[in-house]
Amino acid sequence: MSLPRILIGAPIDSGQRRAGCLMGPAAYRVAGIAQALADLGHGVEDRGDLAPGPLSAIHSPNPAVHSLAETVAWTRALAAAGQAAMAAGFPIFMGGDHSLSLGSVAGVAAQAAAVGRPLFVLWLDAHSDFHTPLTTTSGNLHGTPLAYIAGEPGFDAFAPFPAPVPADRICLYGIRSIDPAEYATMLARQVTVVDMRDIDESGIVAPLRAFLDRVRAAGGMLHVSLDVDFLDPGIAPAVGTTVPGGITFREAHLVMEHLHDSGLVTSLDLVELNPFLDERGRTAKLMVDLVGSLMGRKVFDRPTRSFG
Ligand code: EXY
Ligand code: MN
Ligand code: MN
Ligand code: MN
Repeated sequence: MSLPRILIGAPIDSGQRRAGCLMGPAAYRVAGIAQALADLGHGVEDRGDLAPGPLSAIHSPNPAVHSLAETVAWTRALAAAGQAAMAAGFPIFMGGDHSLSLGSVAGVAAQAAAVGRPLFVLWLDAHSDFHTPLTTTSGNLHGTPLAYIAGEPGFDAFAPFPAPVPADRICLYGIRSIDPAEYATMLARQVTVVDMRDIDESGIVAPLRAFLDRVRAAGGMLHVSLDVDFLDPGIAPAVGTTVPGGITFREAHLVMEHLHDSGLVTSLDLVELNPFLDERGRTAKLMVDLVGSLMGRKVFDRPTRSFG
């Protein structure tokens, strides 16, 4: 019997300025995420939506100060809930913008450290999200989570990340938008960046399989962070930071099917869905279908597969 899938709603929108992400968890529920998981034979526990907890006594009219204080409060709540959920099953964090991952991955990393297993992170995104609060030019904290996870300095307002993930355990995948400051930081850290040209030239499977082989060789746990804008805007319009030239419908399902077949994934973020920008819920439904492929739905299941 597989571990229960634990749904955690995180209607966080303080990591960016466009209203709408806070409706994300409700949209996934309306799109039938719990039933989709149950139909695949998984136990499902919906722990409802988190709240950021008491903001420190910030009375600043400055929206940037409010956003930082709110995101810090969210991160604390998410880290606690995330570690508890990791200890009990397979957490699926439903966002909310990508600043969610400041807390979700902190909780996952704390639990991985507690059980003595190396944590790997697969970042499925158009963006590298490798800014720090000191390098960001937009001031949007949803552009920073991976730098925090990697242990970059500059996150003094946040608790120290519990077990920074070394560069060789991080893979950015589907990338097609990097700011100069992020580029410099990632180059210095030598993280694995699989950009869209790599995927155009090598195909969707080879770069993914190379990373999964590293996870398997290390006996690692794998956290997958799926940003809606990883997908091509033509199939997933409900996100505030679309970048043309994204992942196609079948490529996305193939990534999820390989992740399932690897048996390595232990936690998942679903981030940046903005239902206010959706067309009759089609982006939310696509994300739920992709979760189904990640969790084992097959068109025709072959006991063994041979790859030439
Ligand atoms: N790099 C840009 C910034 O820092 O504002 C865009 C970030 C978009 C982040 C979205 C969650 O992926
Ligand atoms: Mn707010
Ligand atoms: Mn992102
Ligand atoms: Mn993105």
